[in-house]
Amino acid sequence: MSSAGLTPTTVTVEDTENKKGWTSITSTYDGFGFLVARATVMDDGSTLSETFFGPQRLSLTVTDTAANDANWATRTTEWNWQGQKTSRTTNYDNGDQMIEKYDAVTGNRIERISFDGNDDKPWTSVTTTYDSTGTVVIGSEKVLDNGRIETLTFDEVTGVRTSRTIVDGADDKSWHSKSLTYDADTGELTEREIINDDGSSDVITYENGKKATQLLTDGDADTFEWETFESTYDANGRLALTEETRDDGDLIVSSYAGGRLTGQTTYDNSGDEAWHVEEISYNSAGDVVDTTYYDELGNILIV
Ligand SMILES: [Ca+2]
Ligand SMILES: [Ca+2]
Ligand SMILES: [Ca+2]
Ligand SMILES: [Ca+2]
Repeated sequence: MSSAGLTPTTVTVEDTENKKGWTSITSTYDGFGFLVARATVMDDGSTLSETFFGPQRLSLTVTDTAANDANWATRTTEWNWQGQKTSRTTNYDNGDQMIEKYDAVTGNRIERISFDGNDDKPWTSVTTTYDSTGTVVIGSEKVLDNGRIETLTFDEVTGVRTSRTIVDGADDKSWHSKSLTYDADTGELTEREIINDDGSSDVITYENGKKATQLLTDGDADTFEWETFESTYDANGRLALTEETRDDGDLIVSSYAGGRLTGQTTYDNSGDEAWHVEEISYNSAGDVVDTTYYDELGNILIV
């Protein structure tokens, strides 16, 4: 093969007698003679720009007619090298943009991203995610103009909203994210989670509409003398148990009956006490009725 054959060539055909619907077609070939691009100017002023890989067209960009017939300016469709459609991008006349992504195998639309180009909406972009059939919305992510990001998820089968999360994208709040989780069948609130900027968190779970557990985790700011504080509630929503893991590793477990403190057990994991376990029981008046100490082997200590 001569080196001259490696030079790309461009060929333009013009419809000088106006027998076709187009005005001109410009084809570009690589050095091996393969068509790699084609630009068509239509009589109505619209244009088509295509790229190719071998016999397969990889992209087609259409621009609107001179008469501005469509509400968009350009629309680009892309295919993979196997000829399966993967995306379509539409640039609207008002500056908005929409990107649609397709499952290469099924051809179903699985994602749609809308950009508020002309800023007439309180958000910057909205991404909607669809199930494999392309008909059920399973998620959405909205980036708000104030920098916050709102994410929703939906159950594929029931359609129920299963979670809502807000992330403080602009970081103008002391928290990082807040989220609510719902039961996929009943839609009932099952969990509420707050994560703060210092890494501390507050997670509450609900059962039958009542608070069931609450887990507080201390953060980098070390606001509390514990690392975690977990509370468990009874079926009536009254405090039943707390477990406090102290900064030094000690564990304090407190039991409640009907909301009243009945016992407290401290595990001296840090090893700075003469005992390993301290067990205190309380009477209904809240007075200590008994205190028992144990060593590491579980033997009762006489103190
Ligand atoms: Ca237009
Ligand atoms: Ca906006
Ligand atoms: Ca923040
Ligand atoms: Ca702490």
